[in-house]
Amino acid sequence: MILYYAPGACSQASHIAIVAAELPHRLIKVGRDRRTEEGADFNLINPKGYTPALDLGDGTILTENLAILLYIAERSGKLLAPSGLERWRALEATAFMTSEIHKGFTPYFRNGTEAEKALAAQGLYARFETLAHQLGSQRCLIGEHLTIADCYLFVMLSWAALLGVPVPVSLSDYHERMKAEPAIAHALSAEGVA
Ligand SMILES: N[C@@H](CCC(=O)N[C@@H](CS)C(=O)NCC(=O)O)C(=O)O
Repeated sequence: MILYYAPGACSQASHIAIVAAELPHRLIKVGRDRRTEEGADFNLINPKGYTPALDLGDGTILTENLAILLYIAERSGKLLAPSGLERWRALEATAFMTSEIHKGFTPYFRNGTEAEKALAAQGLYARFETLAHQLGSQRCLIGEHLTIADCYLFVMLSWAALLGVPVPVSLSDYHERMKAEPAIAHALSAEGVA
């Protein structure tokens, strides 16, 4: 499989997952000019123009973090409970992050005004609080084991830290703790953002 990624972008969630799932893969970096590091036009690979994109190994391209994370989990049998409430909670939290939290950062990435950023930060804090409540005193978001939800939450918290968006203290502690997870440390180092 080939994972198309941009360093520090939301594709990092899929990157962490593919490493944690121990699936053989190759990484190809995509630049802001939408050229791959090998010089290919990324728009021809993923007409949506954004990362992540996963080549399933036969040239088939899968896009959207949620779908890629699920694919990785199903293919490896890791990072997602096979059934039961833990499975649905992990999917619920991941969908919440790919939509509600990710998009909450828009003013920071699209030259928003200070007022727009302040409003966005308020909304993000409220959403992160929901996840802090869910985390409670557990090691990972859905319990003691890493799931696809943690892969995404880690990236959202990295963005918050980088952009100065406040988050509940328990999530800052979780973010620091997660940096030591072998799959996360490996992905950060491979992307050159450790
Ligand atoms: N809906 C997509 C969003 C992907 C996305 O926003 N990717 C960003 C990086 S975080 C990107 O590649 N942006 C470049 C662009 O839109 O030109 C998903 O959930 O995978």
